[in-house]
Parts: sequence; structure tokens; C-alpha cells
Amino acid sequence: MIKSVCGYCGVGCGLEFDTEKLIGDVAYPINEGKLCSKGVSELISIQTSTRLLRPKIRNDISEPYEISTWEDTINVISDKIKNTHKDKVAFYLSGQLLTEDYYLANKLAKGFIGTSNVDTNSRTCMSSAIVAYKKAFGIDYVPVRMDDIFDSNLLILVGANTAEAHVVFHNRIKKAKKNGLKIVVIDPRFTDTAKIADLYLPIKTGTDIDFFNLITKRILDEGLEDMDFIDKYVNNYQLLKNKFKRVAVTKMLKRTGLSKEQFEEFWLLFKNNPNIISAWTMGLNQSSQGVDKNLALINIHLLTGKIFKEGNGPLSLTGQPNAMGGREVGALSTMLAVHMDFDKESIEKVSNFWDTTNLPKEEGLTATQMLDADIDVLIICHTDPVYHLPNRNKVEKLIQKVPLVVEINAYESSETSKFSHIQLPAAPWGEKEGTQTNLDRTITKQEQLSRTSIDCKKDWEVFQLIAQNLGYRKQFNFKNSQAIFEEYQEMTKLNPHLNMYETSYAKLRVEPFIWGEEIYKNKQFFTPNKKANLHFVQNKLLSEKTNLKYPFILLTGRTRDQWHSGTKTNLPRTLLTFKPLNFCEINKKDAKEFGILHNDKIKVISARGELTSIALLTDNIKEKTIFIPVSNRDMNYLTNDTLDKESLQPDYNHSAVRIERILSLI
Ligand SMILES: Nc1nc2c(c(=O)[nH]1)N[C@H]1C(S)=C(S)[C@@H](COP(=O)(O)OP(=O)(O)OC[C@H]3O[C@@H](n4cnc5c(=O)[nH]c(N)nc54)[C@H](O)[C@@H]3O)O[C@H]1N2
Ligand SMILES: Nc1nc2c(c(=O)[nH]1)N[C@H]1C(S)=C(S)[C@@H](COP(=O)(O)OP(=O)(O)OC[C@H]3O[C@@H](n4cnc5c(=O)[nH]c(N)nc54)[C@H](O)[C@@H]3O)O[C@H]1N2
Ligand code: SF4
Ligand SMILES: [Mo]
Repeated sequence: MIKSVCGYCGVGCGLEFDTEKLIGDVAYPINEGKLCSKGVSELISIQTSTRLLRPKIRNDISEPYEISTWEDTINVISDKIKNTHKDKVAFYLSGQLLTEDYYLANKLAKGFIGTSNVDTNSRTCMSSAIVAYKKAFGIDYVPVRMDDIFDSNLLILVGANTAEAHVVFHNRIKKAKKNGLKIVVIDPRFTDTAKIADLYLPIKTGTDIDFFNLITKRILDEGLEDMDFIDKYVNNYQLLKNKFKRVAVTKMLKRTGLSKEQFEEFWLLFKNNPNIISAWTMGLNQSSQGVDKNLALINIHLLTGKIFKEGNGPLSLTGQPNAMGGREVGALSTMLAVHMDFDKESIEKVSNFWDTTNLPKEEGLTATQMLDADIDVLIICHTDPVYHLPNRNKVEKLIQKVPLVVEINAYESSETSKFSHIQLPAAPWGEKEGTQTNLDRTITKQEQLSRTSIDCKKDWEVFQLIAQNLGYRKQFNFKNSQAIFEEYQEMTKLNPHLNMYETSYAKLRVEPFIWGEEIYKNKQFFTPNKKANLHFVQNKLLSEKTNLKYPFILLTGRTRDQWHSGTKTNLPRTLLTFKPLNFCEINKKDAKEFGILHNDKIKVISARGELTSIALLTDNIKEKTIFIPVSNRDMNYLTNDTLDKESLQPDYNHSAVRIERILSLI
């Protein structure tokens, strides 16, 4: 029996492998034996015929790929890097990479090639939360654990569909509900999560700042602040209070689309429950003001001292299994390494540690900027940007201008593979080992369960091959992932709040490790005066607006049994019932107005592109709002590329579209 962890979502469930099947690990603290359909079927996804098994190459994307060798493909890549200015080289990584892969890619790019153009799909996912945590606390730190729900009285789930996206955590929420936890769900769709809510608030998209500001206003008006906590730990209180004297309450409430009665019902729950957790995901982060939405929510916890206390706090729910680990090693273009920024002192420390003089002096391009930036070499690993970036028609045009696009993937059929020149076969989950950090700072260890397929390599090995070919043999001479983890542990000593050095591979095989617990105990903030910052933020209405031509707002999101583009989950599997891959939820009243019937084949059109889908009529979505699942690979032909100005995260959930009926199937 080998113990490992699931590689899908940020919950990080423990599982056991007994030669042929996977079961939940009953002794694992996170999931106590439970798994969802994705975790259970991890094995099926490594045995599929759609695996990428050989390196492939072509000169031009109009030609078919030809099978090649590792030696030849790595030579082409390193020759191109050598003959290109370092600022024209970019690495596009993923929150699904293991920490060891992430560490090595960052070391190669920033440390030796000398480019800070290293970013990740987490830019499209968690960057608003990262920026907000840093602005508020001075550090990217999640101050709540999942288990806290058992000590809490009220859980506010806002823009998060845990029933489909964090399934095992959702089951634990249900368990806590049986013990008395009250639940509020704030979402423009009545999701599966809303089914367990004591109060469901169908907020209008993009108005969460107004909602949180209404709460702040009431806290201030009714004198519910925790003044002891504020005096000791919080900056800008008086400033915020003055600003709130003049906010337009009626206008804010009107914008949310909620009634006075709905808000009052919420307010009673808020006021009468001492311990409160608010948890959020893409409904807040993927927004033109994603950072501000996060800050408006964090304000509430700081004002009431509902943080750093059991059963309380603002809990950002990380989506991918190791988006957190990527943040810890520093594999984003806006950070250097191990939570350090591009300041002089940090550059010096990191240069000494890696024994290099090549470090870039400033931040690089984000994932959402790379294609616009005249890049010569783009190395994409464990993610599918053509599928996931907004405004796909533009993305397709831009990626074709990049002279060398390299894709490292474990499967053949990504959308990006249509635009790459080289495909390198990676060993997927189960054929490699390494660590990942889940959504509440818990470091877990994946184990290798079967041999690596003959011509596949672990992601870190690919980066090491490129590094060695560029001449950095001494610095990239790792025998296995444990050796990388140990170097990374040494590096975390440069920033001691990252106390990963206290664990080891041997210990992680037995139990997970939670970093940063001292920060929690000591109520530590990392701003210059060690106090958390309140921020006054307002809804600036920056998102794309509907109009007569495009009268609907498009939302996109998860379904329980599919993982994004579906390379691992859209496989024939027995015993599992799926939602269809392609559907479009439309409110019944809207459907009537536009003459659309249930199951009609429809075209959804935006100013940027279009896709086809099947109409699913429902009362569960707000009027003039439609929903398409992320398993529809064409979704980003519709979305707009407005970015949050600080986090540069896309505003995926707020694109104006119209619907046309193609064909009635009835
Ligand atoms: N089964 C499955 N699970 C997954 C994934 C997967 O692909 N499949 N992906 C993982 C990843 S990477 C991520 S990031 C997470 C995402 O986890 P979630 O964010 O929980 O998943 P989404 O389905 O994107 O849900 C976002 C919710 O926000 C709502 N929303 C949209 N706009 C607004 C708004 O303006 N305000 C409010 N309050 N709500 C709004 C949407 O209606 C939707 O219900 O899931 C992770 N888990
Ligand atoms: N419209 C819209 N767009 C979105 C979102 C949305 O909600 N709406 N969500 C955004 C978010 S939050 C996210 S996280 C992204 C997700 O978008 P992506 O990251 O592009 O989606 P995935 O399908 O998870 O892509 C993972 C890729 O890694 C490959 N892979 C699997 N295992 C391995 C391995 O071991 N090694 C390597 N090298 N490759 C492997 C898979 O085959 C797949 O091609 O999408 C973003 N885009
Ligand atoms: S909840 Fe997440 S980590 Fe747990 S089994 Fe499901 S996909 Fe895997
Ligand atoms: Mo994500």
C-alpha cells in the first residue's frame, strides 16, 4: 500500500494505492478517507491512449509534427535561447506543477538565463488574492485553515462553488452544518453549493465591493468594531471611517440587485454570529477589480478582529493543487524567489544563494502580457494558454508571431498544441514524485506509483536538460526531486517565515506539514509597522457593459467531474455520471423573450467571437446572465481581455454576449 495525494484541486486529499485501485486515506487529516470522482479516477488518466509519449517537432504550424528525440529538441531550444536576448525568452508555468518543477524553472529562468519573464496560469486564477493579501497583511498568507469551519458559526461563501470545485471540502462544510454552522452563499447563480445555504443572495455580477462596503458601513454605524484589535493591529482606521461617512448606501444596494430585506436578513446573521469565515474563489478574483473585491472583504475581518482567531478569517480557496507552492518558490514574474521581491537586498541574497550574477533587476512580463510582448522563445509547461487566456481570437493571432513555441505536456490534445513547434512528453501524476501546497498552507507529498513511460520525463528533468545544454551543469545536477526539495528548503531560510526547512521528504511521507503556524499564533503582519492595512475601495464599474446588441453577461465556471480543458477527465469512464461538456444555462424568462427552447442548439456571440452550445433553461441563474462550463474549450472566443490593473488577472466573468437560436432539437 502506497500513500499519496490527489493532484487535482487545492483541497489536497490523501489517498492510498493498493496495486490496482485508489481509495481515500482514512488517516489523512484533510479528507478522512473521502475522495471525489476526479481523485478516484487519477489512475485512469495515466493509462489513456491520449498521452503524449514522444518528443515532436515541426518548423511551421501549417506542417504536421514529426517524431524527434530529446537530444535534438533540447538542442533546438537551447540554441534559440543562446541566440536571443534574455528578455525575449519567457516561461509560462502552471499551478499544477510540483514545487520541485517550479523551483527549478524559476532558478533556470531568473537565476541563469537572467529573465524575469516567468509567470503562471495562476495569474488567471489567484493573482488578485495574492496582491490583496500582500497589500492588507504585507505577506501572501492564508490566515485560516479548512478545519476552522468546525469552530465557526457562520461561513460566507462568495463567488465560490465548492460543491463542484472543492468537493471534499464541501462535504466537510455539510458535516459542520450538521453541528450548527450557518451558511450564506452569494452568487448570481443558484449553484449546487447554494442548495446547502441558510441564506442565498443572488447578487448581480461585479457588485461584491458594494455588498462588502454595505457591511463595513453597518459595522461602523452600529459601533461593532473591535477597537482593541484595531488599536493594536490595524492601520488606516480613522481614514476609512471618514471616507465611509459619505458613501451612497441606497445606490450601492441598488447596484447589488438585492432587496433591503435580503440585506437585513444577512446583517442579522452577521451581527449575531461571533465566529465568521468568508471564503471566495473566482467570483471575486476574476474581475476588473479583483484586488479591490478581496480588499473590501478583508476590511470586514480587520474591523471586527475576526482574524487570527479559531473559526474566523478571510479564506481564499486556491483552485489548483499547487498554486500556493508556486507562490512560495516565487515563480511569478512579479516576485523573485521564496516570497522575496525585486529589491536590492533580496537580489543580493538570491544571487549569493544561487552563486550567480545573472539575476534580473526588475519584475518581468505576466502571463497575461507575454504574448503582446514580442517574445522569441515561449516555453509552456503543464498548462494550455490558447485554451485559457481571454479573447482567444487575439491570442491565436499573437502566438503565431512567436518564432519558437515549446509545449511540455503529458497529453496530446491541448489547444496550444495547434500552435507549438515542439512538444515534449511529460510524466504525469503517478509517474513522478514531489510536493505541493494545498489551499491552507499544508504541504503534501505525491508518490510515484508506476514507472515513468519510456520516452517521458518529469517536468523538472526537462528544465534541467535545457539548463545543462546551456552550460549550467554544476548548478543543475540534481539526481532526484528530493535533492531539489532540499536545496529549496535551504533557500527558504533566506525568508524564515517560510519554515519549510523544518520538514523533510521522509517526514512528508508520513504526514503533511503546515507552514507558517507561528505567524498565526503571534498574529503577525508584515507591513513596515507590523500592522494590517485597511483600504477604502469603491466599485468603479470597469467591466464590459451589456447593451442592446449584447444583452447578456456571460459567466464561465466548473462542473464537478471535469477538470478544465478535460485532457485528464474527458475520458470514457464507467460508473460516473457526468454533466454534459457543452451546455449554456439561460434563465427561463429570458429564453421566452428570445424564443429559445430547452435543448435548442444556440450560437453565443460577443464582440470578439462566437461558439455553439445547447440551451439549458433554468430558474437557477439571474436574468440577463448566462453560464457556460469551462469544459467548453471554445469559451474564451467570447471573453474580453480587460485586466485588473494591479493583479493583471482577467475579468473572465463579465463579458457581454447575445444568443441566437441555430436549430431546435425538439
Ligand atoms: N471539478 C473541478 N474542480 C475544480 C476545477 C475544475 O476545473 N474542475 N478547477 C480548479 C480551479 S483552477 C479553480 S480556480 C477553482 C475555481 O473554483 P470556483 O471559483 O468555486 O469555481 P467556478 O465554477 O469558477 O465558480 C465561480 C462562481 O462565481 C460566481 N460568480 C461569477 N461572477 C461573480 C460575481 O461577480 N460575484 C459573485 N459573488 N459571484 C460570481 C459564478 O456564478 C460561479 O458560481 O476550482 C478548482 N476546482
Ligand atoms: N473563461 C474562463 N477562462 C479561464 C477560467 C475561467 O473560469 N473562465 N479559469 C482560469 C483558471 S482559474 C485557470 S487555473 C486556468 C486553467 O487553464 P489550463 O491550465 O490551461 O487548463 P488545464 O486543462 O488544467 O491544463 C493543464 C494542462 O497540463 C497538462 N498536463 C497534465 N499533467 C501534466 C504533467 O504532469 N506535466 C505536464 N507538463 N503537463 C501536464 C494537461 O494535459 C493540460 O493540457 O483557466 C483560466 N481560464
Ligand atoms: S476534492 Fe480535490 S483533492 Fe480531493 S479528491 Fe477531489 S479533486 Fe482531489
Ligand atoms: Mo484556477
